[in-house]
Amino acid sequence: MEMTLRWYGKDFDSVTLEQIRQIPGVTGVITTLYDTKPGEVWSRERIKKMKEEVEGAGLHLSGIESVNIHDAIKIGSKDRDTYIDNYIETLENLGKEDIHLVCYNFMPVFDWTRSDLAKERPDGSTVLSYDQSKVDLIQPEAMFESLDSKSNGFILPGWEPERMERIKELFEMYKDVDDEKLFENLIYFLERIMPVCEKYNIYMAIHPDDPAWPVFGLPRIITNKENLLRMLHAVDNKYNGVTLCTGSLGSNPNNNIPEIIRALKGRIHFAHVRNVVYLGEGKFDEAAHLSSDGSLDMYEIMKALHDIGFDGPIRPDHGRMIWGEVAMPGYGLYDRALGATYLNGLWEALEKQNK
Ligand SMILES: [Mn+2]
Repeated sequence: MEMTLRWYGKDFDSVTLEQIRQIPGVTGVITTLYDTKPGEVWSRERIKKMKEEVEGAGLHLSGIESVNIHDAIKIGSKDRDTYIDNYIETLENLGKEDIHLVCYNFMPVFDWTRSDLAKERPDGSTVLSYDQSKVDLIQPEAMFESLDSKSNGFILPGWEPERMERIKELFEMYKDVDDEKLFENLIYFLERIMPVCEKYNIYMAIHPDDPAWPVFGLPRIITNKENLLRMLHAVDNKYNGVTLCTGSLGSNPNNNIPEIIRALKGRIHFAHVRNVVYLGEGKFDEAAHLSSDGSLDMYEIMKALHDIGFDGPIRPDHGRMIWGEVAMPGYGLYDRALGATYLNGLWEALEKQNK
């Protein structure tokens, strides 16, 4: 396992590589070219520059989160092959620069959804929160405005303003796409990219849908163990894998995360480990990483990863906002550093117990 932190690049992130390097046990960074648009080819020059910047700060570029998928690919429209060709070219350029892990998601329109980006907890920290009954009352366009106004001035991943301007059009384009159609389109995409993944040894890691149920009537297909296994079996290639995100899968208490981890043995290429607090059906808050602060048993989660021999990058996920930090919601330095340290502590104990 390699402990990493997500980093959006120096023009977009309040956290610096120098700060990340000082978190004990964090050796890698998961990053992206945050100003590229879905469907665009990433040039080899820009990838090289990004890599040099990370390595120049004494860190390893452990993978990309994300190379986003153009809507044409998810919808399965006539021009999808052009966008898949572009995606393949990006993968080739990443492979040539010795980058071997790509996280992506296959969620229509929105990458993730929350009803509150700064819900105050009793200790004065703030967290992202989700309440389906609140989401049911808002239109998707209003959702973007409300999130954008509370993002502390940061562009939220998956909620880029230029895409959100086209939100009505996007909903229209997805109107004939149900779960089965979306699944077929995912398989079509994966079958087309597998040869380039094999050639350059690039592990694809799909991120589960967040939250793990349909939102705004849009289809959701990566929500539980059955869906994940179906997708892995449909393209039974080791390069077709999963980002095990405990917070996303854990938004539904019916998902037993340690059991899912064991079922996906060999196909988890990247892990996001964070805690959530269940507050009832369709309702949860994010939390500190510690087991006692939320509903997930982080020891059992790390133990399951250890038991299956997980050796990929792992990262703490959304942290609380604490100590007066101003950052992109979920992506401050302080609470994620605490999370990384805690997860490293659990891992050290597991390693020593199993010696
Ligand atoms: Mn995640």
